[in-house]
Parts: sequence; C-alpha cells; structure tokens
Amino acid sequence: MQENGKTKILFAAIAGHTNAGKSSLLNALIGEKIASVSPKPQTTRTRITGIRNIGQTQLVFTDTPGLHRARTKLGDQMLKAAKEAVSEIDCVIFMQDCTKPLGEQEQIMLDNLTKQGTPVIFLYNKIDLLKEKTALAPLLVEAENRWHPAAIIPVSVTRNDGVQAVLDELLSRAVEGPHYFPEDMITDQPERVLASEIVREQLLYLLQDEVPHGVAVVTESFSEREDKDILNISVLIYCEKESHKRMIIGKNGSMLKKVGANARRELEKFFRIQVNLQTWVKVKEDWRNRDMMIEQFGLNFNQ
Ligand SMILES: Nc1nc2c(ncn2[C@@H]2O[C@H](COP(=O)(O)OP(=O)(O)OP(=O)(O)O)[C@@H](O)[C@H]2O)c(=O)[nH]1
Ligand SMILES: [Mg+2]
Repeated sequence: MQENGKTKILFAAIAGHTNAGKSSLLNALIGEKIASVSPKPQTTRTRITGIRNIGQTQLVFTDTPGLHRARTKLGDQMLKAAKEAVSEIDCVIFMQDCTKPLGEQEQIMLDNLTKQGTPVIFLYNKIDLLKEKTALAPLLVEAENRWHPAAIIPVSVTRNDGVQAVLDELLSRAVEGPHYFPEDMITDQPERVLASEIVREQLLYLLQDEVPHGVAVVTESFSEREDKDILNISVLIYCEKESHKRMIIGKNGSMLKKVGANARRELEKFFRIQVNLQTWVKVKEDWRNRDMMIEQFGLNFNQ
C-alpha cells in the first residue's frame, strides 16, 4: 500500500453457467492458480475469494460454483453459494461461453441483477473457439439491449486475450475505502484446501465422467519437515462406490499413481517446495445427499 493518497477497493463476484471459464478467469486476474479448473462441469464447489492489489487498489473476487440444475444436496448448496455471492458486492462479472446459448437460470440472474441495479460486466468467453468473429456481433447486441450491462467484453481467458481490459474496467470502478486483506494475501483458501483441490482437479481430468462428481478430497495432514525443505501432504479421496474406488486406484494402482504424480507436480509449483504426497481412497456411499458428510468435507456454506 502506498502512503500518500487514498486507498481504493472493489468487490466483484464472478458468476455464470458451469464450465463457462469462471475459475480460469479468477486465476488469470490473480496471476496465480488458486482455483481448480477442468473441462468437466461443476468443478468449483465452494466460494473462493481471490485478491489482487494493483497500485492503491485492492480487487477482491469471489469465484462461485456455476449455475446448474441441482440434483443432490451438494448441488443445492453449490447453487446457494453462487446466488448468495452475487448479493452483496459492487459488481458482478458475468461470464458466458460465447459458443453456447444463454441458459434460463442465467437469464433470470441477469434480469434480477438489472432490476437491483447491480453493475454487470458481461464477458463473452472462449472467443478463440469462434471461426467467424462476426458471430459475436448479434450476441453483443442482445446483451446490450436486454440488460444494458456496465460493459461487454469479449475475452479468451486461455489465450489471455481481453483479461487486461477486464482489469482496467474493474480498476475504474473501484471506490475509495480501506483494504480488507493484507497486501500479501492472494486467497482465503487455507493451504490444506488448496492441496486437496489440486488433487481433486487431477481426478476430474483423469477419470471418467460418472466418478468425478462423487469424489471429495480431504487433506489429512499437512506439515513441513524441519530438517529438510519438504512438505508432507496426505490426502484422503472419498468416493461413492466400490467400483469407483477401483477406477480411482486403477490397474495395479496406475491411475492413483498418475493422479499423485500430476498433483505433486502442481503442488510443488504452487508451494515452491519439494512435496511428498500420500493418497488414500475410501468409499462413503451417497455422501452427496448426506448433510453431515457435506459439512465434514467443508462443503456447507450456510454458516
Ligand atoms: N477454448 C477455451 N477454453 C476455455 C477458455 N476459458 C476456459 N476454458 C476451458 O473451459 C473449461 C472450464 O473452465 P473452468 O474455469 O473450470 O470453468 P468454470 O466456469 O469455473 O466451471 P465450474 O467451476 O464447473 O462452474 C476448462 O477446460 C478451461 O480450460 C477460453 O477462453 N477458451
Ligand atoms: Mg469453477
């Protein structure tokens, strides 16, 4: 924080359909990978705060679980977290995959935000996938006419195209006020949670569709060895069926080995220290419909 002049702050929630690229955007805005990203829908399960300080301005972002049709209690919780996150902020970064039509839930959310007068920065993401850039024009007109967003910005987060324009727009909206977080803090996620999320992300990448949504990962122990610069991390992977457990472990343990090796590489990149990772797999049937279990896994957002 600079000493002369006044500090500024902005709280923004990132909302939109599942798989639109919200967590990818959060990571790009922060400049560090703090949120899990995967090609599978419903990757983000909790609200994640990311913080970026630029000059005298602190930008505080909340990544949310994507809007989707909830079929389990966990799904209900995820939707609740997404909806609550957009209720007490300065602006909403609404993200839409430009190759997909706007869903009903997203339209309702946009209608409500417009009614409340919440400024919306409307991002059309994944423009790299468009063969004809002219296909964007009618989308921009539709968004403009229906919701009059504060800004509409086409982006490709994976190509880092337009991300700076989003940052500039946010900086211009920051208001005078104290910084809420210490200058060196980039996320509210505890290290243990970051570690288990990195393992879950690899499971989402490597496993077949039916398994990932039934997987929860909990860090059992997280400690740095004093004699050497090594981080010891032990995680428990919970799944819903014996057959899923077999898939997670793989033939002769090959899948779990791969998950562990990839996750260890990511963990070392993030924590910038050598990591010794241990993984265990357990079955907890139907945990996604059991309140107690959801709470144990830290996935209850009611408190
Ligand atoms: N082609 C392309 N893919 C992208 C872009 N941005 C994100 N993706 C991909 O889209 C997928 C979903 O990205 P996420 O960031 O996990 O999406 P999300 O909106 O956070 O999804 P949930 O957490 O499930 O709601 C990943 O495979 C990303 O790599 C982009 O600009 N272009
Ligand atoms: Mg996400």
